[in-house]
Amino acid sequence: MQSDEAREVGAAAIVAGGRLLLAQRVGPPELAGLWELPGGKIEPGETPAEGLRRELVEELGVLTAVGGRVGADVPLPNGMVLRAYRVTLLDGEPAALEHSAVRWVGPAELSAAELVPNDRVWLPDLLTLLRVE
Ligand code: DCM
Repeated sequence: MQSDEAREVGAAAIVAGGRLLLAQRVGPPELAGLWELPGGKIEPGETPAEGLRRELVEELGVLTAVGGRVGADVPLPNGMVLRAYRVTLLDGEPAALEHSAVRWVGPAELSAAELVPNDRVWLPDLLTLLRVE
């Protein structure tokens, strides 16, 4: 059994048509209403790609392909590490199954979005991703 310290939270940078998908958190209270890259905890026995694909089925109802890393590792206070990955949609339209809303943003909207604090460090990387798309 893996310890919490070794565990990863995967987050998806889903880009399509020059826009990035953001999802609005329902909780905890300090994060409710803020926007994030969808994702979640990778479970023991899963690769990060497998875990992220599973989370995106649960949270958005979509099938995806997980690509390379985006941005830096973000250490979480609980000892876990948050990592973003480039993700491509294979099937389905993202729906807010576990968020209060989802929306596609271009560079200007992304820069103005109220992101969760952990995800804000990726802003330059995400803007680069949109520009090269
Ligand atoms: N988290 C984050 N940014 C994301 C996804 C998750 O900061 N894009 C954080 C919030 C929680 C932890 O990771 O501290 C686990 O996420 P969740 O609560 O969604 O399972």
